[in-house]
Amino acid sequence: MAFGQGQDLSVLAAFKLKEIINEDPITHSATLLGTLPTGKDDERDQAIISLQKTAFDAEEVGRLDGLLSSVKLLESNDIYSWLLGSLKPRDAADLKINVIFPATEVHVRKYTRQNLVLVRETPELYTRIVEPYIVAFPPSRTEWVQNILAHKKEAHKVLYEEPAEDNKFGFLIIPDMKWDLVTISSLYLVALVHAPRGKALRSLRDLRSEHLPLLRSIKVQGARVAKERWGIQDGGLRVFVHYQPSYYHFHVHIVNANYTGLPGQSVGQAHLLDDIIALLELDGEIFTKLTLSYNLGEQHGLYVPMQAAQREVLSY
Ligand code: G7M
Repeated sequence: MAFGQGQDLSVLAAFKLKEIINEDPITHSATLLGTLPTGKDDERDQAIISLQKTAFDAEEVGRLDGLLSSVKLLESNDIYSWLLGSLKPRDAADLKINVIFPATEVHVRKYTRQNLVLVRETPELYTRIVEPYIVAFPPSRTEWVQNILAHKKEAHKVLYEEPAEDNKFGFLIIPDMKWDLVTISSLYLVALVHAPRGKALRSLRDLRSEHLPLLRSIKVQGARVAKERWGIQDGGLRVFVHYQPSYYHFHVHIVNANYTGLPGQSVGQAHLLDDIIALLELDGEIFTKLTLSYNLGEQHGLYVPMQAAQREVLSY
């Protein structure tokens, strides 16, 4: 049984911790590995629970008297003072909780803190190592994407949709599961591509000049939705693509420009959509020619083969 509708705090309270697999003081988050009951007899299955403290709402922090229940002075020096405070019970949620249940070993590897290395991927290494890895990716890993595209899940949350036509790619825009749906300063949407029959768009590497209308439309509609729904003004969004992504069904991240410092926004993973469009305008085949550099965690499925192949990549 998957974790979902009809389940509440009592199910989370039944979580048995095995290990804290990640902690990040910058993003105020922790990732727990443990087990949850499956609902069948006394059976339990592996679960990953990520906890992240939610960001403040600008309005909320303006009313400190309503926000704080107590404060304690830590130190004071000249005009500088630092204190610790506790929040009053408030309407806004304090935590964003993500549950993966049942979680596979691949999920555990993905969410476990790991060392990163930077690798260079030539077009030849893409064809020899990365493309076979993508092709072997089990379809079950992108079941959640198919559920959204078929309106079987999260349908009420679709913000904009262009269906695919004969030869034309479409897409939809939906809140990312990382977003709490209320805190505008951490607004996080994702655009998922609808591919026309017989055509797949897996990653940055597959982009050609024929995809320029799709990419421009994602940019325009993402900005329009964020402006109309959440008042985000022009230039207020960071729109980017991951390479390597976690899922090989092309998607674009649409994030509040002020929500900085997330691991997935670092050099070595995020490519601005505007830069991708500019590159394709210069050369529609550029992603068949470029050597791309990116970071890989030591638990990533490409880590071993790409590390081994690095001596073939000319360093300069
Ligand atoms: O790293 P990558 O570029 O592949 O990012 C995938 C994005 O999809 C992440 O930002 C996830 O938070 C988001 N995401 C993953 N899942 C499983 C879901 C989901 O089920 N629903 C929604 N709305 N977003 C998801």
